[in-house]
Amino acid sequence: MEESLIIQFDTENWDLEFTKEIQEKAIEGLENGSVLFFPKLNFPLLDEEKKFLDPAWVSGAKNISFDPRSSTLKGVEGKHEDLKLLSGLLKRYADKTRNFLHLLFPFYGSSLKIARTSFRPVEISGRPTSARKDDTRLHVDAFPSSPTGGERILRVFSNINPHGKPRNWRIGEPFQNYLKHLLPQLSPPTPGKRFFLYLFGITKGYRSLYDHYMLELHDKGKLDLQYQKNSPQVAFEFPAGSTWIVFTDQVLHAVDKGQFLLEQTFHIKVDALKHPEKSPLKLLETALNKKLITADTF
Ligand SMILES: O=C(O)CCC(=O)C(=O)O
Ligand SMILES: [Fe+2]
Repeated sequence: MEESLIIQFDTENWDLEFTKEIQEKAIEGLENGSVLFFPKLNFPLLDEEKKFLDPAWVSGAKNISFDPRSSTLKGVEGKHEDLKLLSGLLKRYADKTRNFLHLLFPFYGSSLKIARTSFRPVEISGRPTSARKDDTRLHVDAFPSSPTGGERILRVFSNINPHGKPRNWRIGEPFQNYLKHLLPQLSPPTPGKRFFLYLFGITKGYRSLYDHYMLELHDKGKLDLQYQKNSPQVAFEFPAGSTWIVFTDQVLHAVDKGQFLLEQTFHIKVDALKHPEKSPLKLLETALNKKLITADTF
């Protein structure tokens, strides 16, 4: 099947059933590495929530984050009533996106696990950051302190910019090509290092070989300036009031510009996918000729 970068859907509603045809188109596109784009799917704020559209709320981090599993809010300071109001907004986004994914991808059922919600009120353009944390460089997602143990990273994004400003992304080449380019640069883990990171609580859980190689791809890709400059990439503007869904561990992406975004992360086991063979785990295992999720972790 010819892969399209972006597949567009017309829905304006978070709560409506989809036809089998739409569900099929969505899951095939998603697992093929397309961005599912919903130009008319807006996430409205209540009047009393609009005061949060201000970067001054962010404290000590680059984003505000919420964990819908424990209702904990991080990266923000304020009065109890305000924190409660903001938690309510993020919880509503978590609930809406979870329900939406169940309607769109019934195939995943209860395998779809909800993780963090993030609110990003800081303008991306000109924001100071280190090379490895710089999301204006093309990358697939992999996080140094949060190994997934082989699970996928599925993210829902909604641009809630109140001034009609888009979020400017670039989307790179298919994962297979990115992997092929970086394969000669990938190094195996330093013996004992992952155990040390686990023992001292630096990683939340043990960093599997899969997580190690995904982080290698993430870091070496961001540091490869020739690749950043010369690799195939397409710019795309996600308008204010739109939503998009992406496997960010598979789709090469970079964000250049934009302010006020909501993002909800989900995880899903590779075995629960419709096409596990298209996952970064299976592609990496084939390329390295090695199992990357093993029982004898240490
Ligand atoms: O903030 C954005 O628009 C995207 C940043 C990013 O790379 C991500 O959320 O994975
Ligand atoms: Fe990312």
